[in-house]
Amino acid sequence: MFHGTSRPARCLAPALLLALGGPAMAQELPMTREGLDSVLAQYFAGADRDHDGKLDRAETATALGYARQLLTERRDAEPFVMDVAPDGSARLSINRKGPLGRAGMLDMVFARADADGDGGLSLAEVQAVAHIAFDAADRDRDGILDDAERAAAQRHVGLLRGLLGGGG
Ligand SMILES: [Ca+2]
Ligand SMILES: [Ca+2]
Repeated sequence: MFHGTSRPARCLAPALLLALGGPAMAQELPMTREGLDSVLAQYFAGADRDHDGKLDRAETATALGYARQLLTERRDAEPFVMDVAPDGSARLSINRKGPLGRAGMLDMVFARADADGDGGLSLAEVQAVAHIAFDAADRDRDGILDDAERAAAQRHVGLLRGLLGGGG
């Protein structure tokens, strides 16, 4: 099971939401838990290409718009690399083949969300992680995301989007 208060879960749940909900969800987060479940169920049905009730890594990568070669390409342990900025100065960049690159993010999503460890994400597993994100955003705990809570959650998703966008 998940540990709802652990930091990694709270950080990664929005990444999974972003991964599974795509741009539409980022722009229009469901207002209630029930709304979230329903959007996820619809999205899940579309992403589960072989209709086996689970999202494998290839289906998840496809849902994210990632190239299939992502799943097989060489991986590095280093999260960051030094490279040269356009102005000639040295800078620290995200290593696209490292743990903060897209393949690494996919690994983190599976590590956190695949609760039974069968290598596939069931709808229940996806919804469980989404609930962690919802509850983190629902600051007054009334089960509804009001405008301020939605705006805060979208800023969080936007940060993750920037990270993912730079990690490919
Ligand atoms: Ca599947
Ligand atoms: Ca599973």
